[in-house]
Amino acid sequence: MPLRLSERTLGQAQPGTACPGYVRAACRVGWVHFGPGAFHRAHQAYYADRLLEHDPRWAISAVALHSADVRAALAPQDYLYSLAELGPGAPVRIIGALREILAATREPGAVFARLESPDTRLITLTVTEKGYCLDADGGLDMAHPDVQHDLSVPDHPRSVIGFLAEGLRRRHASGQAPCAVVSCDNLAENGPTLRAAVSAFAAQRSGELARWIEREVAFPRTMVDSITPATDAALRERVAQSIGLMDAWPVQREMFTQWVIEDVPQVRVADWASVGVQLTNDVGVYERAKLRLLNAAHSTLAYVGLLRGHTTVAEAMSDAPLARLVEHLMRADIAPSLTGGAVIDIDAYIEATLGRFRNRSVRHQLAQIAWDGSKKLPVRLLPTLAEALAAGRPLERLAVPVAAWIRFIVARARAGGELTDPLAEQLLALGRECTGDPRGDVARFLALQAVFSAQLAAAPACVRAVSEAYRALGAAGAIAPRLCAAG
Ligand code: CS2
Repeated sequence: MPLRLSERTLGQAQPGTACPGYVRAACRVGWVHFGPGAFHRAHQAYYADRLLEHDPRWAISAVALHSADVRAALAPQDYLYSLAELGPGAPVRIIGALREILAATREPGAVFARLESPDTRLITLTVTEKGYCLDADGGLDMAHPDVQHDLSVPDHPRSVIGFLAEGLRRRHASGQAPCAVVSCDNLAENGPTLRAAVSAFAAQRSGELARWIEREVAFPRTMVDSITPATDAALRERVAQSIGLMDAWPVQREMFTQWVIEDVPQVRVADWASVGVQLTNDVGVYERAKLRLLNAAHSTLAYVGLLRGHTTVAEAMSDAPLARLVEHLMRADIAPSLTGGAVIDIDAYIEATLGRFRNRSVRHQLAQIAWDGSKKLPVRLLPTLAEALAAGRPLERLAVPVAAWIRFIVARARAGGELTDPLAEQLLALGRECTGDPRGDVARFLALQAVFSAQLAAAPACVRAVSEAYRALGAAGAIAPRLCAAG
């Protein structure tokens, strides 16, 4: 049995392991992050690790909002963990950027102390779409139980919105400079959306606080990208072999990684360029291309791929009709809704994205992407569908992922299976009511106001396209040949 990874054993890591290139004890916490899941640890913490090589101010205090699992796994390792990049010749890298993981609901005082500290220059979040407590229109859902709770007990919040509003209030009250708050989730207009949610919450407590937040706190837009399959037994084994130490919770990602942040003064606190992070005023272009092309294609592969019996993205991409459907969806149906301007060559972006999906060394489970469809589709796919409808463009291919999502839920409901989704119970109940009649089944789902706008749900062309796609897919995910041809 190999020794467990920790500060004490780090020196015994196998030669070839990339260890932190700095003295951890000499680093200070300057960055607070909410949601230390695999994506954060493979992406933002990797950039922090590289910043720390020449600037000791960027150790991270991570805040776990719901589960204490990650803290239980990493505390005995002094918060060290391994990052495996999935590509030829990449060494396993030990990341030393995490200083601590705080369990938010058990020790809110410690979280507020970090948020208030003058050393804290940056706050980031990866709490997934559902963590923002938004309603169907993208504003803060005042009726959300966590929002209600946090308004009544502001010192012991449950939601990230409650933590941010109270943390910023304390920062303001103690005369600290405001700092940048960066949403690193796949939301359209993530910065402005977060700003609106935090200000709306703060306004319930004090108009002055809300105005200070609006005026002084920067919520830059950002685009984050790196495909990060969940940790599995094969990864644990591979890491143990490679570093010669046992790591309870390593993470993995593809070699490709990108982070683009809106260039506002409060973000210019670190030498981002030195670690490959881009600061630009064109984040919107990157964000739309990524959400609408990569993320929408992912969801299509997930729902159609699962119906067709596939397990991973690369496997689904080796199914020729499905791969062609996805490629034409991106080129013929989604690309017309995008302008890359001088920033992105959309054709090249599609080509590169398809190449990333085909990468067989990335075992990305379709089931992982299929989670939280009720929150993901409204961000990554439905705006494109609504624009195509308004512009009179064809809807038949854009309707396929929506229909496949419904088929996926119906299949889960019939099998008595579970669903990972904030609306799981409601969706499974709808699924159980479905009879197989396309019109009736689709109408039940389109009536979900938390997912579909009234306009989409009522548009005859949309109802027709989704019902037809639902019929054609059948239970096994059949793909009509005409959908695999350009045009
Ligand atoms: C995926 C994303 O799980 C999903 O919904 O589409 O996590 C995707 O892998 C990342 O956004 C890539 O950067």
